[in-house]
Amino acid sequence: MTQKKVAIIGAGPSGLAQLRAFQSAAAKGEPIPEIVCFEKQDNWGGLWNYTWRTGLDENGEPVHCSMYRYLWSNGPKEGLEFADYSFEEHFGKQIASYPPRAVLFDYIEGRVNKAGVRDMIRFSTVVRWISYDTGTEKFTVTVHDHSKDTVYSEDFDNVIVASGHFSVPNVPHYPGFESFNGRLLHAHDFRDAREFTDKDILVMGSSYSAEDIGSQCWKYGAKTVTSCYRSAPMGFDWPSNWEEKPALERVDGNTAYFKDGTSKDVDAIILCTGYKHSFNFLPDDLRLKTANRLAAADLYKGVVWVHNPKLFYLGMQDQWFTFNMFDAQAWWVRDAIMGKLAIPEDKAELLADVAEREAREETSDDTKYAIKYQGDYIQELVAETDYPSFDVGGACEAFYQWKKHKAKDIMAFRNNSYRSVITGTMAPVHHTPWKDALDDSMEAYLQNEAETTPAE
Ligand code: FAD
Ligand code: NA0
Repeated sequence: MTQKKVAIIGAGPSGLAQLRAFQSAAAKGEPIPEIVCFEKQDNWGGLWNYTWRTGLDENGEPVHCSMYRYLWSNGPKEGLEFADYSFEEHFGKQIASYPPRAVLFDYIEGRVNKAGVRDMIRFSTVVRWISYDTGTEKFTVTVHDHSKDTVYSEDFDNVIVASGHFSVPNVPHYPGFESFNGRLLHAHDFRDAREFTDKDILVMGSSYSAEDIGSQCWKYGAKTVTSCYRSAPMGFDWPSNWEEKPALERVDGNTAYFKDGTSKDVDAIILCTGYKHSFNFLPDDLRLKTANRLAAADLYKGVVWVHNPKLFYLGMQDQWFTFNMFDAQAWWVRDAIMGKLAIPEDKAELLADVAEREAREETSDDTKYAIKYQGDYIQELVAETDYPSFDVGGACEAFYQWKKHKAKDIMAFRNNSYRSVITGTMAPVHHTPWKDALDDSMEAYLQNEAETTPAE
């Protein structure tokens, strides 16, 4: 039999999980397909690969990065730890629970450096278009290699889309935006909170970006933070110079008017209004169209495109879990492609799986339910492959504690620490409270950490 050829689109945490999954099978002596990973940036890491650039990149492509300086993990690292590569293995000691971006980038990179998969990636190569030929049963992938400035096409038996879904901003319009006299930007283009020191800022939205960008600006000395919500307030016990208001109605000059009749003069408006699942390289019959939810549309087992099961998507769900969920998915997709797991041939069976996941998600809008739902999903996939099984319930527990710590003090939740479900050790409490730790470098974060304490 001829060797299969598989394309992976993107070398972020999801695409890298896929490369590691195939490499681990190869390391066990199993024959793996030929793998080509296309990555439009000149390095791996996806969103974690920080750039100062906004708008278009050096090649004229839309900048992928939505991360910003001083970003620390918004959930405990104990909820995302790789089961095959612990934080202790990487750093040689246990570290505190909410690492800044640079620390997590280093951790992501450590595993794939160890696996030696970099050669499988074609960097600075953006996927322009993918089509499927029902006669040959192959995908044609057309790419632009910016390093050579050439466009070429190659055929593949399978395609795995791992291009992320928090990069293309959702940008609403409100009356008066065009004549607003201050700075108006989407969270995707936010880079440095110090730009807003001594300023009055308005953050629109009531989810993670609004919470974290508002908190960053507060930490780095914004004069006031106003946040406004469309559906429900975040409802935390905010500092005295942070006010939460209902929906924005319009802007006139520098004045923002809200639904409750109040107004506020602001220097900047930051639209923390979320992102779009966007795949401009896929035709209608291959393109995922889904809301940002736990049961993504049209994906059997959350990964197989029901309308053409040779096509897979990774990481398209709304995310409580991240790196370990991408791993569970990648190991499952690897085994499906290698014929170790069977995908039902009856399309009705694939659709029924999706419908069951959607119905189960819709049973409750409770946060704890949602965390457990995604934990159960990980467990389901892990049970079907040789990905090292781990205490998913324990990881859920870290998220439940995280929620409680946020409710208790939104500006201090990152001062807490949790137990690793991979090594059983407790993380040390960070040496400096988050609000006082202005240096987000890896060197600063790793200073004076306690050495690993053995499990009790
Ligand atoms: P991405 O990281 O988006 O990577 C996708 C890759 O695909 C990129 O490298 C991109 O360049 C490439 N690509 C895209 N299109 C093409 C194309 N056409 N051709 C070739 N390559 C392409 N998660 C956490 O666990 N903890 C956090 O603290 C956290 N913070 C976050 C903060 C922000 C501001 C955002 C937006 C997200 C955050 N996340 C966090 C969630 C984040 O989605 C995941 O951690 C993770 O980055 C998702 O990995 P991914 O590989 O699926 O997608
Ligand atoms: P995100 O917060 O960027 O997180 C993405 C928000 O936008 C919702 O509150 C929604 O309101 C609102 N919204 C959408 N359209 C609107 C409109 N027309 N007018 C007013 N408000 C509007 O996006 P979402 O989708 O969660 O919320 C959109 C991801 O980035 C998350 O996975 C998060 O984990 C990650 N992230 C992490 C960090 C850190 O780790 C920081 C930022 C983001 P409504 O009414 O729909 O509720 C530090």
